[in-house]
Amino acid sequence: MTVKQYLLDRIAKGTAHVALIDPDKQPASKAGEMAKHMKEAGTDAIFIGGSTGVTEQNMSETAIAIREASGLPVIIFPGSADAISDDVDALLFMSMMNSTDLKMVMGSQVYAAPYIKKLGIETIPMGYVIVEPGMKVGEVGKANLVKRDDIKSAIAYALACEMLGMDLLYLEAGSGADKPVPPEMIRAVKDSISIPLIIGGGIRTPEAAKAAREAGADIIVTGTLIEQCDDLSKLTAVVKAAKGN
Ligand code: 1GP
Repeated sequence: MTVKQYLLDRIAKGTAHVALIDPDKQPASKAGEMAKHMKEAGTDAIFIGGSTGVTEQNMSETAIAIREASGLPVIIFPGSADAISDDVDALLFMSMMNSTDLKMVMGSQVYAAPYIKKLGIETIPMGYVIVEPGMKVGEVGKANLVKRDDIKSAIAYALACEMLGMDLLYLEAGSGADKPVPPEMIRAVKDSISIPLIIGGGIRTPEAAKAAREAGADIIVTGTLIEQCDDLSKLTAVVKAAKGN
């Protein structure tokens, strides 16, 4: 089964949870332990990636450790075209739709495509839209951030992603954001498109995870929480709130 199909099957049963692990933030063995922990907490898959400091080597070592420790699907959430490994199950082939840097919109994708083809990695086309505050990814990606109250623009980006044939849309407030994407924006975007909607950035509590799920998120991503907390009961509470079980 493809990873895309795995995710679609998971989403068909309700909101899914994905843990984001940045290979630059800890040794690979620690990343493996974190992924194992998250599997116990109920997470459905692991994204690996980060905005800075990710290399082919730390990506590859981290992916191997996570796969061995957790058995969960490992999906590259790329920050650049130069840190790609085939020790993974799939790669989000994404375009930062609201970047002002053509490289983030389509340049890196063209650069990396022949190499990805050679490696034979499953690619999942995804539109990536950065909402305020945007944090590091908004800065590195030179994003023209969608304002928190600009629901019209969020919908326009979402529709463009769907019309371009993207399989997924990711609305991102930025890792470590003080506030996640507003529920009203999630609801309005969800009601406008039929492709699955991923929400991430600033979700660290069961309340925030529940709000995103109830607003219509198909996949909820948490990263910072996993780096900062190793209390299984707290992690499980957030994953449960994200999945509604
Ligand atoms: C970043 O949306 C993810 O791409 C995760 O954000 O680190 O705030 O959970 P957090």
